[in-house]
Amino acid sequence: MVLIAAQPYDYELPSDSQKVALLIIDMQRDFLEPGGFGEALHNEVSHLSAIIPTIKNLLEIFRKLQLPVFHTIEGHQPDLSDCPPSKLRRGKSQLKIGDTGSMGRILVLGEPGNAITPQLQPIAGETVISKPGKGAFYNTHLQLHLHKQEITHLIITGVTTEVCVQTTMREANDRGFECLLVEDATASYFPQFKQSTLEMIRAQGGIVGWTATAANVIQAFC
Ligand code: C5J
Repeated sequence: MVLIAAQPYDYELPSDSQKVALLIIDMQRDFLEPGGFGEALHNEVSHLSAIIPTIKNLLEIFRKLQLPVFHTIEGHQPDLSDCPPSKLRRGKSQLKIGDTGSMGRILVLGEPGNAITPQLQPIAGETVISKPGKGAFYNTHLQLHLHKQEITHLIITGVTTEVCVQTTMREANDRGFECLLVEDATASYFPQFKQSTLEMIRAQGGIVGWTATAANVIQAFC
């Protein structure tokens, strides 16, 4: 039995390691760099790029062991037909979804700002899920892909902790996946929100799942 030292207690990996996937949520330029959606909402974007090397370490291990990797991107069709008017209106910022910023149209699929950050670019064999919402299961084929590959365990990373990461982890938990959020491979524009999210997830005996450091995850796989 392989265990990851985690909170609130050890996380047990399945004996078939192909049932474990790395899920990297929304590590796209729109959130990480000036000129994108994150900055349009008046956030300090520099908080987020600090986790890129940690995610890269995890990604390299999954690639070396040929384990499944999933990336998500939050973005909308160019005609914004998949963006509810409520999402478009929210925030009252000067630059809204679909407007043109310094990295192209904000949160629109295929635009330069919507691309995954260069250090974490997907490679052949990895699945990229475009999602119109905060949760990665809403209006996507993620569940279909996971079931087809008989994946039962998700090691979750990415941004932002309390929005797309937490929403996705809750959706996955409700669907029966055993989820572990990597503490130092997720980030928020608001460090206190990240801390609260980690605590919420592992409270009540792991009501949403587990959290662990990247070092502990890596140790279990090496
Ligand atoms: C947000 C995300 N914060 N990926 N998206 O709008 O968390």
